[in-house]
Amino acid sequence: MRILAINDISCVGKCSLTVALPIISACGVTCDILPTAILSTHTGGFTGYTFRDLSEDIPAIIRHWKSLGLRYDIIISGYLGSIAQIDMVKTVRRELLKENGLMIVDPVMGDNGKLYVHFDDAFVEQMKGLCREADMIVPNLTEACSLTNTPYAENGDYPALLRKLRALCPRPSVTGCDETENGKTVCAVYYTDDAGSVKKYATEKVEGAFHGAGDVYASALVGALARGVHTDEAVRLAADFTTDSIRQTKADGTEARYGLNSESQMLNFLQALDRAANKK
Ligand code: PXL
Repeated sequence: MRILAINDISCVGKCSLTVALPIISACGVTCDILPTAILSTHTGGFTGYTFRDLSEDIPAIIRHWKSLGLRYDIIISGYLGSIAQIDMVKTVRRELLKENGLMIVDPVMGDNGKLYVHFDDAFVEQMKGLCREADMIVPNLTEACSLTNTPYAENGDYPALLRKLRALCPRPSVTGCDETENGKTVCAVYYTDDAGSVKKYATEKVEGAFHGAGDVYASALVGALARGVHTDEAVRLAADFTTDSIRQTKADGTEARYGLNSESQMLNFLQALDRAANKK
């Protein structure tokens, strides 16, 4: 199994490639990387960060990989620094994804009801185009609302949101849907299977905003799918790992902008993944 993760390198702050590479590799599959930019930190919660756009290098990287005959079973794209990079990801998919490969798009654009700095409505429009070329998309609630022109609302009608997303991509998975179940607040992932039925997996809600949670979720999901685990089980494993990592971060008292302390939860996740992969 050969996976390609397209994302930025935020040197500090545990998100994008510094999360994708260790998690996907630890799942026991090859993870190559295509960095879109190098930043001293990510853009959420820090000021004064450096940002070097790597767009200029990408066409030559693709040409070199083609000369090596490289082809990917799964490609996952994340943070893209410009509309031009959205087009580059489309080229990578066309030229480097195997015929029956899986294209997964994490449409990284915002959180907590707001777009991140550097993103605007024009970018959202182009991101819709990339989602149309994906087999699976993994937006958080904010991104799902932007992609469907739905006003952002916690406690919204999530199954309806999923059905709207299906107009863009057959298999959406939306994270960060807060709900009340039996008087307790839970955090749910909504997703659809190949037949289009809307499914839900809920974990205990940990209060607070935690940076990089979407990257941990997407990476664990890709790793589990790469090991051949069914989507239902892959969603459960990825959601549990993310929640455990959030709980650990809160227990450690780490500042949210420094990302999730998922390292100490990794072994648990990998053991659960092994059990799921071996029983399928
Ligand atoms: O975790 C999402 C993300 C990835 N990459 C960069 C970011 C963010 C969110 O702020 O700024 C550079």
